[in-house]
Amino acid sequence: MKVYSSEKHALHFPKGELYGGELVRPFECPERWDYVMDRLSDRGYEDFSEPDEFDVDLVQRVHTPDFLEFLETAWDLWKAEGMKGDAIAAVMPTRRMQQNRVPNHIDGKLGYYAMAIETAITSGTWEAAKSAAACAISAQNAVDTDQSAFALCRPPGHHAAKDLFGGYCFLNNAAIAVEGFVRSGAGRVALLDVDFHHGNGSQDIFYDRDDVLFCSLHGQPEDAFPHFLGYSDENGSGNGEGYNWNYPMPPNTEFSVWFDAMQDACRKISDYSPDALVVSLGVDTFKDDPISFFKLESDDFTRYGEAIGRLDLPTVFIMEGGYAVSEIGLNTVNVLDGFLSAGS
Ligand code: SP5
Ligand code: ZN
Repeated sequence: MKVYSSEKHALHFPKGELYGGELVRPFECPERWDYVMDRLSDRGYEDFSEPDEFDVDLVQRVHTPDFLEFLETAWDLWKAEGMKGDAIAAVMPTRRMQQNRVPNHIDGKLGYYAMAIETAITSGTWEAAKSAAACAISAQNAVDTDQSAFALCRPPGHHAAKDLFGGYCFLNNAAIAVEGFVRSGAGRVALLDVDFHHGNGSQDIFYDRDDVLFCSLHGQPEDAFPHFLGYSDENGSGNGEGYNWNYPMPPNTEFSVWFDAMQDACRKISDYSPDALVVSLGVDTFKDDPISFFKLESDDFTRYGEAIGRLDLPTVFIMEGGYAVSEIGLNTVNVLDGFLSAGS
């Protein structure tokens, strides 16, 4: 399996994440990338590539021009105001406030484009986000019938909507990969999101479309970030009705229950008969993840990788979350190994 990753990921590393009322070292940290790379090498993966150039035309199929300009300029605007720390949103257009005018001041812009405020923007954020999207695009390009590829994206992407960042995400790498398949002629693409958190950005991007089937397994919104989307009655709208499936699950969910949900999602994907599959691969479902509440063991990742492999589809894996840093490599490579053992 080809692996795409970029050293530029390390340009994104905010000094702090707002967590429990303190600025703590971000859970979404650069070592995550190193642990996955090391474990891939240990397990015999050897086809590593830097991605091709950032493909702005493809990215504009997912994100709005004003949002992309915001991400590109936010750090400079922030510094121009004389701010000392990283750029963090403080006021947002919530319920009962106007939501459709973009302010001039960077404080207003940050709030306008943020869906959560744990995620800071720093000097290297835009370069890193572009490198992650480039990995997703190159991995998608590499996939032809009966092939697969892995994009080791950092920062992750599934919380990013067409004009929202947050939840550690800036550009929606998985949605960009889906659009890559559509651009190259796919009539139907499935997006399976196994990250612990609901893929609110991905859901929103494809909500009214029937050419993209979205299935997400996640901590129920009553108890888990992002809290405001991911209920089981969100089924899509307009043409997209019936093409969005959420599997919210409660605290302490174990693998047997999670896997039943996953197999249900796999049946829906199989019935849909897509031309390609994109997997939002977050391994924060692991029992020791510091910010999540499912109970998967490392071997469980192999088992569900096999189930994905049995779908027998051209598949791109996109790295999302996973914060039990020393096990992130093991759990990620277990999914890929399981997939390969079943697919071939
Ligand atoms: C890509 C991804 O996995 N993003 C996750 C972003 C989560 N950010 C906020 C988490 C707040 C978690 N609160 C957990 C309390 C645990 N005791
Ligand atoms: Zn997550």
